[in-house]
Amino acid sequence: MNTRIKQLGLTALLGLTAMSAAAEVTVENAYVRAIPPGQMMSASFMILKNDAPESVSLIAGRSSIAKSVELHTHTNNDGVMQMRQVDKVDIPANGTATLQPGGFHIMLIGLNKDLIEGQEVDLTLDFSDGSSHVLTLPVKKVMSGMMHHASENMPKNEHEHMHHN
Ligand SMILES: [Cu+2]
Repeated sequence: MNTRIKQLGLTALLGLTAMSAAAEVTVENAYVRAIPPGQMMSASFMILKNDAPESVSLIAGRSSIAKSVELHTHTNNDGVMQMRQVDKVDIPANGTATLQPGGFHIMLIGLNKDLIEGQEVDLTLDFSDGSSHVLTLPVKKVMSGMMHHASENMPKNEHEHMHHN
């Protein structure tokens, strides 16, 4: 009887370990923004999904194509959108964090090559639970959140014009 209780205890412990190891974040719709030649910065956007019953945070990143990788958000200061570095991006328990133009994003600073649509870029993400994700992301063309916002009230032809600039 005593042995059996111990065994049950061990099974429960192993079960718990397996659960926390599986408490991983999944990454969806991830990409890096294409940039005009000569620009030194770009950004990566994605949806981070947390299936664990505890919140977890994205705390750092690195890439072979950038000198440094920072976590940023956009803040609206009296109508002026500004980028600001943040320590972490929280992903709530059983929830998601959306990194998108105009909001949270992963900043790639000091690029050592141009990012042209169709290329692939490596990006490693570190999470507060000690896990890391090594990602290979496509380079895609996107308008910045600010440009999108600014062009929303423009006539159609003006809007098209901005696209081609
Ligand atoms: Cu930024």
